[in-house]
Amino acid sequence: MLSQTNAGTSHKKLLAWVEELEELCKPSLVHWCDGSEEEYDRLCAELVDAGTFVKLNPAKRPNSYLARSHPSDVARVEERTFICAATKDQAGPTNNWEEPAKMRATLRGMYDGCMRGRTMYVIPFSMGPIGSPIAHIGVQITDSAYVTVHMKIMTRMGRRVLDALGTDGAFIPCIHSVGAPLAPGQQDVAWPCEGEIARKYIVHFPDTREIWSYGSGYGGNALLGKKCLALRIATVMARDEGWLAEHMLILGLTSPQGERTYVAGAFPSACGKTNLAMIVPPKGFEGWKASTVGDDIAWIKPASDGTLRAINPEAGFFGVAPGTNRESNPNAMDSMKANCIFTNVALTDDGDVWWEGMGPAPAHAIDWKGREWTPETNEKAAHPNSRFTAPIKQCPSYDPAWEDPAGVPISAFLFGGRLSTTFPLVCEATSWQHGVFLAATMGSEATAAAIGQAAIRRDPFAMLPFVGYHMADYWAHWLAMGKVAGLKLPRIFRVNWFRKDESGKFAWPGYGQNMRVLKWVVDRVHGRADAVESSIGLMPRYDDLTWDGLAFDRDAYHRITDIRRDKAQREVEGVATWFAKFGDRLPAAMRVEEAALAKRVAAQPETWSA
Ligand code: O2Y
Ligand code: MN
Repeated sequence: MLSQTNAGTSHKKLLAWVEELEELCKPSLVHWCDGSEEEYDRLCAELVDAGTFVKLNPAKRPNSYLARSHPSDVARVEERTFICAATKDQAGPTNNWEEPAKMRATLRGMYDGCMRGRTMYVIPFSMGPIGSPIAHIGVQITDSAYVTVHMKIMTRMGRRVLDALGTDGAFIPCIHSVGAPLAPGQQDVAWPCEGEIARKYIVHFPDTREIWSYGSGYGGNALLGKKCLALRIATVMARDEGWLAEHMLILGLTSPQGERTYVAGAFPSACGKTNLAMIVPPKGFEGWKASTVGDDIAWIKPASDGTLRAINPEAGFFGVAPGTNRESNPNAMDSMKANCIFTNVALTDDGDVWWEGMGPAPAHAIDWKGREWTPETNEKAAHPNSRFTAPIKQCPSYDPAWEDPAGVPISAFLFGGRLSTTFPLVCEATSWQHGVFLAATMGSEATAAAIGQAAIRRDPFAMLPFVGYHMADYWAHWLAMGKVAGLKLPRIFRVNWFRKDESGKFAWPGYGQNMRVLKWVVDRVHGRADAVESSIGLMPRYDDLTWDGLAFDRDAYHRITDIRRDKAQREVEGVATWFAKFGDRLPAAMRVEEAALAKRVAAQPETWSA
């Protein structure tokens, strides 16, 4: 055994698994992570020495670092992400699939000797508060110190997790290698990874609940607790065990009277999910408080009192930097004041960071590729998918219940897309089944350049790349949850912050003003607000929303809530095309909702107004 540190466990299965990987991957050293601050600081210092990290100016950004990835390794690689269920049909039409034994053989070949010249870090981590009945434990093996320090921020990690595991506790094994072994004497590079996209693999074995990742050191490809465990593997566990693993923020809303209501919301990328998770109530909402439990993932389980209770399985934010600024998200800006890792943003001359949309551009900077940059440069200084990694506890709006092992009771689900026409600012589902239909058909506009028209790219439940089994079965699971006896079902809402006016400008101010919609949601939950029925769902009239502090008249409201029959009819056709993908596996209830929508739309006036 090449252990640099004491394993600190007598868990036989874990020790045997680590030993087996050590033999296969052939690292120079094995390091069992204890999760201490000393360990974190030492690894960060090593990353600085290796050229992976630049230490930022401590006077500007204490205890913070900048990393620049290889330009080929900047985002999740969906085309190299696989769900290796026993059959292709079990993975469904929205996932890549490979026969499990074949994939295991391929990857074993790649893992053979893949950590030569490197340290193998063993990272025990808990997704969720340690010991929570909703939480689960994973152990990640990685040859990346960058990944290891990220796991320290993003999860509860180290010795205390081994203690919780005991001698025979269950864990989800997660294998990760950057896929860049070092020959004796070979000089390392700042961002080792496999350069060839076809040799990167992000693989899930749902039947044995394992994750095998190879070739990328970036984000969701490498921080295996996040999308791989907390979503793809967890959706399978949730299906089998009767709970929900969702790509959702969790937000607490406290009224001036002290009544706290928790909502969970699913949004595809570029829909302002992090901003909503950290919303600041605007003028007119004095006395209201919004608190952040999570910005990305929710694990939601039925509790004995019949509520659905949610935890955020993560402990940090891995947020998109570009566009984040003091106006769009002051809480995010404050979260990253210190103890933060930035990836692929620009470095300013005074040793701080900058990205497009942060504020005035510096006269000079070093861009994300490490090159000189000025405002005249024809390329962006920060990569569009550049990130900040910060502990949740540093967020001023952080909700102390984030640490509650029992989770928070969810009263409403929000589902949002990015659509310039058709969908109103907000509508409520008339039933759980209707809500599942609204979520299963949601999506965002993608301009189909070839035909010059806006097409909807469906992203059901914002889970398209994250469901670890057949998408239609996932909808069936949601429908089944709606039939669990004694469960107090949250209400379901669809929101759309992105309606545009005739000139193509966004017609809704969004950001903090979304609080007006959230208040209506809260009032609906508590039976205090009215709604009117439209072809799409239940909607507020102008007077059902609170307008204090915002000049937004009835006409403006109609422009973001009117439903045109021709556009709604196109949506009905789009839904039929979308559902055709799922063949016989589509739950019958979805067909019922599809037919009901078609009927309501046919019967509505040319333009319907709330
Ligand atoms: O590109 C990546 O690896 C990050 S993707 C990501 C990161 C944080 C939260 N959500 C996402 C996402 O893709 O939904
Ligand atoms: Mn996400």
